[in-house]
Amino acid sequence: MPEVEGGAVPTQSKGSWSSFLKSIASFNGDLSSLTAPAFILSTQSLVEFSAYWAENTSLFVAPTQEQDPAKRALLVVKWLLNTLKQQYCSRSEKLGSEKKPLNPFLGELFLGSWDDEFGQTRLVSEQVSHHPPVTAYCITNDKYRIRLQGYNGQKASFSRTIHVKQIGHALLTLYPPGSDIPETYLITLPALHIENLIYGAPFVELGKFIHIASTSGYVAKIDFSGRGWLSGKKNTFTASLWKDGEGSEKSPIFTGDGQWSESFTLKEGEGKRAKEIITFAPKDANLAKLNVAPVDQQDLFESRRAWSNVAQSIEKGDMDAASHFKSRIENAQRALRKKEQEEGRKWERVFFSQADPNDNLEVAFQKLVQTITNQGLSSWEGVAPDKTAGVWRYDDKRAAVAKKPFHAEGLLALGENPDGTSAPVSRTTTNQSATKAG
Ligand code: HC3
Repeated sequence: MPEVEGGAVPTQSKGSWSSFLKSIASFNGDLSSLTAPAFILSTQSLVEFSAYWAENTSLFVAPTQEQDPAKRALLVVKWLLNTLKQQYCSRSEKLGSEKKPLNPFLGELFLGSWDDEFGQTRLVSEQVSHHPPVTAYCITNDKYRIRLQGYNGQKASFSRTIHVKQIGHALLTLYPPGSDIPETYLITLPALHIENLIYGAPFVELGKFIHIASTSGYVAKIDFSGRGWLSGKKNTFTASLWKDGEGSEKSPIFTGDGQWSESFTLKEGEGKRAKEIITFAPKDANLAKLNVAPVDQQDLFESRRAWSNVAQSIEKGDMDAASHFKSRIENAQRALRKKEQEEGRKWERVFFSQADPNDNLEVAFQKLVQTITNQGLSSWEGVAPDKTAGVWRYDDKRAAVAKKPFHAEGLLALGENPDGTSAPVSRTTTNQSATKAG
């Protein structure tokens, strides 16, 4: 790795950025194990990222209003393309670069809702596994009868830069107008890599492709490319949508192209004779505000409450305090896991449980997996239970009885005393507390 020159790295952090770059060249693929310099640390935890899926509530619910199944599938593609800017560009645009998010602890929650002319769209995001790290989420709008749920983990590797594979998938279920038969869309997750790392202002580029397959028989493929060394525009894609068994990627009903972060076009037909039917500019889109309870009214397991001391310390630039508060949570978590093991108990998830293979959704899901793997994929890690501690689904029964306080462990899980001081942690766990912030 060359030494850092110029770029966005503060002068006093050049040494630590160089060390960070050297450390990632040999890291083990676990992104949560990276210790990054203070200037690149985010105060936001990864459980919050689930909100990016539905910030444009109007596009999220739009497919439920479309009678024609092919056009409905196209509206799903449009909604999905619009989410990408929030998912992969918003932090760089807001903060100047992609930062290192806080690693969620097991049971961490992020709860909120968008309340607007489309009714209430509720978000539940829960860290369902810590080793490996897996976040599950569910976004529901009852008025429009639409739900998105999914889970994801990440597998990283290093070759010139950080490459990240997302393990997991999303399932969108809706009811077509006037119908009580659900339609489900399986959505695969894109591979990404980090650009501009060397200059200390990293940002995300998407790679390869994703698929969307629907129980209505429609299949879409979106191919990603970015700004190359010599040519190309950032965040570029091409898309095709066809009916399985009738068309194909090469003979689609609809096509699309453009920049998912700026503006794009969706067309009927393909090639020169294609007719533009939708143009959309995510850069000008109106996003709804996510309502999240004020920190002092949050449950102890809610992300912003749990990480408040760490976040405030990072904001103040007090990295010793940030390390102290971060280690306090990590040590308390280790002690909790040890206690569970000794008592032969498992951590109870509040909103999610393992998929039940006999459930109608799973039967539909298995068929959609088949559709996707039939598209000539050599391997697909969208379902890899060994890498995501299972296959996670929103559990309506659990959710119906979920109420604050969500866990009896309370402050013990965070290593806090009621007065905010640190609770003592057993000796077996304190010797592992050398974690630096980041
Ligand atoms: C790779 C990533 C963490 C994972 C983030 C995911 C894949 C999480 C699920 C969301 O739905 C989509 C998403 C968007 C961005 C992904 C993050 C980008 C960078 C971050 C790394 C852990 C940070 C690496 C550190 C540094 C300093 C290079 O930014």
